[in-house]
Amino acid sequence: MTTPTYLDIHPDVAAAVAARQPVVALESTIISHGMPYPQNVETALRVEAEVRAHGAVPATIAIINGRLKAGLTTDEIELLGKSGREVTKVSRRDIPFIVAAGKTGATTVASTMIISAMAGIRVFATGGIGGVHRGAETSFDVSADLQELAQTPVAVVCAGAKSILDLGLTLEYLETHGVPVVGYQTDSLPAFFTRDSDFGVDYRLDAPSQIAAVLKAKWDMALKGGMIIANPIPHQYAMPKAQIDAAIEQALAESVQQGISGKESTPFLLARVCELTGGDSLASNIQLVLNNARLASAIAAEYAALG
Ligand code: PSU
Ligand code: MN
Repeated sequence: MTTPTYLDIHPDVAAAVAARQPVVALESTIISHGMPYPQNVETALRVEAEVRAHGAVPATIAIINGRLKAGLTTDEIELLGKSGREVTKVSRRDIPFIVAAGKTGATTVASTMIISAMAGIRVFATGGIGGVHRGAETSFDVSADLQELAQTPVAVVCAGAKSILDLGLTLEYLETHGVPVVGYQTDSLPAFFTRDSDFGVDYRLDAPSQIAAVLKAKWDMALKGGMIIANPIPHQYAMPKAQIDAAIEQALAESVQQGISGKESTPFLLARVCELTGGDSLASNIQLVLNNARLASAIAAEYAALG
């Protein structure tokens, strides 16, 4: 008896992985649950194009009709974007249920890391990661993304974490679990819409080649887990701190009033912050994802060159 395979690797992705050429994984919860339609689909396609323009092959990750996918067709991206929150948000615990039922799911940072690793992809670009929520000392709401970073060997390029989270507790949790936070050309932990926060990063590295060298050293030594590469939003797209803080405070207050919890919490907060700031935050969000796709492509190229 052989173990059945559950994974479909897109031919372009499979060829690049086999030839040790740069590949960048992309997640799909950001498409279905992180941005409104049609901007979500437009962004997903633009991000793929940006990765290609920077010399890497994009592999958007999702579960389609029960199959794990590394690399999607345009129709599949359109389906995930149009269906929005009707598509199951899939984290580590959900994967076997969606697969066994032959369903379709959008993958979070955690499940995208899992499927990337299965497909042999080591570098992944997204917008923001999950973390320790504010009030976690009573709610215990800690994203499964953090545990995944502690165990699965994929580097996640992001713009830091939104201050819907408790950034200080998120850093403490990552430290406990041995997950390094690298600041790309910055000493401050970026806070998604803003370039800085009140917190520092563990290591500042200024060149993609330096980041690739650290990844190689870590994985050559079989140190398990991934790494966070925090890439600040470009200056011209950063938002005024007061405006974004006010929107986040209001969204958090509403989520408490409405009793939102569990996996609904992050999508609720993302959608409310987007509504409260109008088009501004969405435009910033799109630009920072494109910026992360460019850096991830450069890191993937340097990592591939190390052999
Ligand atoms: N943060 C963002 N945008 C996102 C997410 C988080 O700024 O789209 C998504 C990612 O897919 C992340 C997930 O993995 O939310 C975390 O959800 P939770 O907090 O329920 O683990
Ligand atoms: Mn949670």
